[in-house]
This record gives sequence, structure tokens and C-alpha cells, in this order.
Amino acid sequence: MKNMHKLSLIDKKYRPNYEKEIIATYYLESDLPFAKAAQEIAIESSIGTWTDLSTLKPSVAKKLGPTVFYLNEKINLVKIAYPLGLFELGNLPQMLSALAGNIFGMKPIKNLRLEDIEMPRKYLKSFSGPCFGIDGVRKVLKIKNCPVLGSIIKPKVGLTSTEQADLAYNLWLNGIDVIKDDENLTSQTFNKFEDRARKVIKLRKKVEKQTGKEKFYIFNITGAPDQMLKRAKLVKKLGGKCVMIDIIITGLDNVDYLRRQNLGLILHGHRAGHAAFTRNPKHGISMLVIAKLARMVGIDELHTGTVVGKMQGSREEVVNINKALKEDWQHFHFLKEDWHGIKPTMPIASGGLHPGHLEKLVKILGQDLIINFGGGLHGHPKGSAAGAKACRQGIKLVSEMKSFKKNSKENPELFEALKYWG
Ligand code: CAP
Ligand code: MG
Repeated sequence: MKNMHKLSLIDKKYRPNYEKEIIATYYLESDLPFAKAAQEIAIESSIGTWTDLSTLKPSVAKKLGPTVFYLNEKINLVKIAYPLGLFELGNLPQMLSALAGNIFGMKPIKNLRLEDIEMPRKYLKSFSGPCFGIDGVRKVLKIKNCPVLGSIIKPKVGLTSTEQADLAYNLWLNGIDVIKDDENLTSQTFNKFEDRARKVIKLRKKVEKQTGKEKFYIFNITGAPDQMLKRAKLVKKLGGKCVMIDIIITGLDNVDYLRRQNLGLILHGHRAGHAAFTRNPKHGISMLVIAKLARMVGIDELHTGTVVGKMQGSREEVVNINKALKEDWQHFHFLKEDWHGIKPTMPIASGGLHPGHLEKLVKILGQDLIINFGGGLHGHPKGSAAGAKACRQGIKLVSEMKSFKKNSKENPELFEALKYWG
């Protein structure tokens, strides 16, 4: 086809069809004129390449060619509508190879960031979405109107499986609901996965009987797909309820694969490594996109940031990501496009938190949240059990909307934590 490179894909009057097109929003900086750069992005991510092609039939270009329908040079934003026919349903890597593929490396493009993706019903429905979702996770735990209290075992690695299980038992006994492996613990020689799973689940069952409360442990199964499946099946067989996957390192398609096995396990998404491409505000892929895709492929609960803790992520960004996970609509334009029955994913606030953050954290992110404490619990001056109590006391106060200032004195462990961390 001749002349494809002559701005033939730009149509600012075009009204996208949200039922038949995938809409991608990009931040774009280039040495080329803005519209020309947008055109080149649209071509390379769909039917074309750097030159016109004799092999591209005009009828195919008409059917599969995308449309650049929004250009705003002042804020460097471009929106492109891609016909659904360009994509294989149920194949996320295929979609990302187009919308988040070659275009990041094109010479004339200085910076490019995939800010948002909006997907039509047919595409969304080709994935499973969460098996449990927010309501399902709450149902398993029998916790209705307050944040779920979680802890990460610290040190990240180094405890034996027995030490890990004993520590988990102690935390549960002192008020923690869910406890997780850290992202770099899988099955090292000092703490084998199977040993850990057996010992932890045995003690979880014991503590559930003792306290009358539902608990779960989040086992990190991150690895090659066959390894992940084997470990997930083992957890299920032993009576476990939840597994953790490092969704960036291992890939969203592996999450999709695991979800399709229908094991009846809650899938917890850790996002270690995401900042390699989400942190630069001008280049890469936004965490919002990652979160939407994680929900689509079936993550039940996902790390999204804290605003107040140790990891980068502005208030506006984290609030928007959590909205995209929890609400039943995907974006903010007038044609309210919904998730078509795909369940919501529970956001997780984790990273550098201590009980002194709780009031501000819940004010910003709300109560529909899993709140995880690692260092801010095990680093308590009186040890992990006191740390767990302090966190539980804090959660109780925030869920009852009581002020820490007025009430912390009656909660000695919380009082101590506030004195220590401020
Ligand atoms: C938290 C954590 C998590 C981070 C990751 C850690 O521990 O276990 O991996 O939350 O960040 O090792 O840092 P601390 P995010 O409570 O000791 O900080 O949740 O933002 O992806
Ligand atoms: Mg961690």
C-alpha cells in the first residue's frame, strides 16, 4: 500500500468504537512533528513498518489499520484506537508485543509511555478475571468492614522452615490475618518449599481452632510454569488457601495460565521489578496498565503502593490504580466502559509501613485494603508479637475511626510503636 506514512491514520474527528477497538493512550516525545510521530507509532504497532509495502492490500489496511483520534501536543498525549481484529483473543503477550513492543525502541521516538489501555467486552471476556476478588477474599477471612491485616515474614530470607512456621503462628495468635513469604524466598536449601508449606499449614489450622478466626498464608510459588503449578497444587492438597506470584518477573501470561487451572486458590500478585519500567514518568508502561492487566488475567489481590511508605508512587497515581482495581468501570470518559462482570481485585498497601502510618494511609486509600507490615512489625522494640499487637490495635482504631492521639495510651504496644517510629 502506498502513502500509509502520509498521516493517513490520523483522524481527530473519529469517534472510537469501545465495543470493537482497543484504545491505547501514550505519552509521546519525538524529534519528528508530533502528529507524524504518533502516526509512526500507530503503524509500527499494527500493520506496517518503516516504509510503504507492496504486500499490504488496501482492503487489509482499511480493516486492520488503527486510527490516531486524539493528539494533544501540549501534554504530549496521543490516543490510538486499534481494531480488535489485530489481536488474538485470550493471548496477552500477543497484544503487548504490539502495543508495548517495538515502538519503545524506535530511533525518532525520544520517550514513549503506555499510560492506559481500555479493552472491549469481547477481549476482556476472553480472560478469566479473579476467581475470588474482593468479596471472595473477605468471605474466606470472614472480615467485613475493616482492612485486612497482613505481615511479611522478615528477614526476607534466612529463617528455617520451622522458624518461619513458628513465627507465623505467633503472628496469627497476636492478631494478624494473613502472612506472606517475601519475594525472594521460594525453595532455598535452608527453607525448602514443601517443608515450609507442611509446617505452616499445620500451625495455621491449629491457630484457627484456637482463635476461631480464619487465617491464610501466602506461599511464594514464583518460578517456571511447571514449578509454579506443582507448588500451587501442593498448597491446595495440604489445605492452603493462597499463593503469591511475582507477576512482573514471571510474566502475566504465567498468571493467566495458573488462573486457567482453576485450582480454587487466592492469587496474590507481588510486583517486584515493576519500577524498572513504571517509574520513569516519560518512558515505559504505567503501573495502572499493569494493574488492569493483572485484574484481567485473574489476580485476586495486588500490591499497588502506599503513598506514605518506602516505595515510590504519588497519591494521585496510587488512588487511580486502586480505583481501576476496585470499580466496575475502566476509565473516565463519557462512554462508561465497564469490566463486564470481571471481579474487582483487592489492593494491597505494603512497603515501609508501621502503625504510625495507619490513619493517613486509610484516609487516602480507604478501608477496602490489605495492609502489610514487615519491618514496621518485626522491628518493634519489644519484638514481633508486640509488633503484631500494635498493628492490630492500630487497625481496630482506624476501622472504628478513632483518633490515635486520644486512644493510643490505652494500647501499650501501639503507643510504643508510635514512640519509636513517630
Ligand atoms: C515490604 C516488602 C514488599 C514491598 C514491595 C519488602 O516489607 O515485603 O516487598 O511492599 O513494594 O520487602 O519491601 P516492609 P510494593 O514492610 O519491611 O517494607 O508493595 O510497593 O510493590
Ligand atoms: Mg517483600
